[in-house]
Amino acid sequence: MKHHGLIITGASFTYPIGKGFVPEHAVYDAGNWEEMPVRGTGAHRIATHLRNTGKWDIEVVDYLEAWDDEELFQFFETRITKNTKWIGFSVFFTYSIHWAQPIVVKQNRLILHIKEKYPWIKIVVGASKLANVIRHEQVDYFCIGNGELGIVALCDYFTGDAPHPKVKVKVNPFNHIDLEGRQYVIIDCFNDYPAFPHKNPHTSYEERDFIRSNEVLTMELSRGCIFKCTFCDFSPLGVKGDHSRHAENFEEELKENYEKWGVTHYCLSDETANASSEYISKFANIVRKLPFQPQFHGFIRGDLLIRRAKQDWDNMIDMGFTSQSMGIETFNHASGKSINKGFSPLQMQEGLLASAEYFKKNRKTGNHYNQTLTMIAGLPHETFETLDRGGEWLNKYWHNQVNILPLHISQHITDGIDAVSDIDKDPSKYGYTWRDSSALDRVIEDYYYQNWEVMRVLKPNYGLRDMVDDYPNIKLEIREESKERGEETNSRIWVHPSGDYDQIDMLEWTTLFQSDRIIKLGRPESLNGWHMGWYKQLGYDLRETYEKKLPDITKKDVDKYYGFLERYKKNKLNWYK
Ligand code: B12
Ligand code: SF4
Repeated sequence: MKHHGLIITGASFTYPIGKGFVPEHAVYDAGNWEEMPVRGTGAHRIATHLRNTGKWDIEVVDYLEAWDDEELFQFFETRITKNTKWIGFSVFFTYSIHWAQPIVVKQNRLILHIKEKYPWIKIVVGASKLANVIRHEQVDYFCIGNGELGIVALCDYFTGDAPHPKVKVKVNPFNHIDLEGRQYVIIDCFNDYPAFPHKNPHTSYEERDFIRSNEVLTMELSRGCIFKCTFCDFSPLGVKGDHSRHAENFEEELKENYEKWGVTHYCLSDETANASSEYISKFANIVRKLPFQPQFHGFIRGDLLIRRAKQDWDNMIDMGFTSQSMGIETFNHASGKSINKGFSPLQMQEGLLASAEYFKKNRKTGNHYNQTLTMIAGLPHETFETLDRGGEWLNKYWHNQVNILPLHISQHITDGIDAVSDIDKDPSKYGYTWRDSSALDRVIEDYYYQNWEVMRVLKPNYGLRDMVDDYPNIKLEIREESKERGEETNSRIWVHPSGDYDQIDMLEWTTLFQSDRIIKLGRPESLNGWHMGWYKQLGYDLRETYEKKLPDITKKDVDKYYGFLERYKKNKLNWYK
């Protein structure tokens, strides 16, 4: 009999809801963004890998947020036996460094329940960064980084087939005031069990996953990035050689998902999915032989897209890779050079427009065009003037989505496990200094994340500081925050090398820019490629949505999505009946 394990995944995505454009309102309240549960790819990858050993029966439970505790307890009753050796939690992006999100609190409740009711079961938490799981409690093992080799070592130990895997025991690894004395037993998959590159990341889904044909699944072409941008905290960076997967298993995975479930649309998990022309051509050649046309969306490098136009564009079009997210970061040349993205901004701007036209014109039947840009405000050499100039170009020429965020410099880099960016490591090398964060700064930040993030439009000539003044609980919050623990909690504010502005100024600049842009364009900035699954599952035509008119997502749509999730849970609970 095979050994048994479960992996529960809790991932979600902020999807646009509502019309999202009410310029006359202080904050727009007709539209919204809602956090919706999604499947977690990492869990299915790990489950597939373990099933392939022939020794393990691993079942994945998706959409954790959609289950209430009682339903999950009921689910455990139908699955757990004395043969269940461990239960895994696949944790995606949380803000655990700052606070325990509801999803983390829920996972902790479940862990407690499992520990009490099924005391022989080990709890394994897997994530791409330790920072995402530091508030998980009563965990036996934290498996950090690509976990395929680490989990096999651990499973072999659970079954008595191997000695204890190598672990690192850390106490309060981020030196966090709230987590004093907290101990973590870590399987470090970045260094001790590296599963990159991975030539066969084929992920298989099972009947008991109830995949629907209009879902968008996530797929990997390669792991790691060949570049080393100074602000980037991915791992691994600076990868050399061909780190892409084999063509055969790419073909097998596409065919399997098409034949078994009817799935044709994918998000790519690659950090840079256009790293090499050779592998784009390799994957395009596979797609040309398929009896269906897939659609891909993924992160690419804008400079490579533009430099290698002739070489890559037709391959990308044949592959169905006509939806792309690009981190452009800046249109100021000196700033770009300082972060290792030194491509000429003028060539970038011209190239972007040319690529947009080409992809839109030549995409295959069944595919749609979408390109979205992300930018960073506050890089070295950036001034208000250069920011405004870049912004003017975007507003004039680039009407697809742009997402501009202030530079983030992490102050939580002491764990020794997670990758940190070069800027995080030593901001002073780049000229950044710190100032203490005032109570007002923290309220502005808090307000931004809780309100602006979901509302999006400000009154004309209205700033974050004005919004905060109108915030009813503001006085109370400021009093609370005045207890002053900014330094202990590492919540200081960076000051730009020029001394002319700081992080809060950039938060304000980006907020005003985005708000103003929404008003100018007359539509919300909500159309990005990662939303493909949302529109597709709700039955919207993707070409129409991405290229013509953004649909107004109503409560009916949201209910429809929850309807899928309710059916999923019901099917899951009844699977063995
Ligand atoms: C695809 C994707 C999505 C998809 C997720 C689809 C899905 N089904 O998983 C969608 C669009 C829904 C999404 C959502 C979000 N995303 Co996203 N997303 C990605 C992307 C491109 C790939 C992630 C992925 O699937 N990787 C492939 C799988 C196989 O890897 P993995 O999940 O890490 O799993 C491995 C390990 O973590 C480990 N592991 C995982 N689970 C388990 C379980 C066990 C038991 C074990 C042992 C091991 C283990 O082993 C796995 C296999 O090697 C990454 C970029 C990147 N390259 O990481 C960004 C990324 C993770 N996302 C990011 C962000 C910000 C978000 C959102 C907050 C966006 C938003 N505003 O809503 C939300 C997250 C909300 C939430 N809290 O859940 C950031 C996170 C930044 C950070 N500092 O961590 C990233 C890094 C992109 C970026 N640079 O901005 N995302
Ligand atoms: S920002 Fe993108 S291109 Fe630069 S190192 Fe990170 S993943 Fe690679």
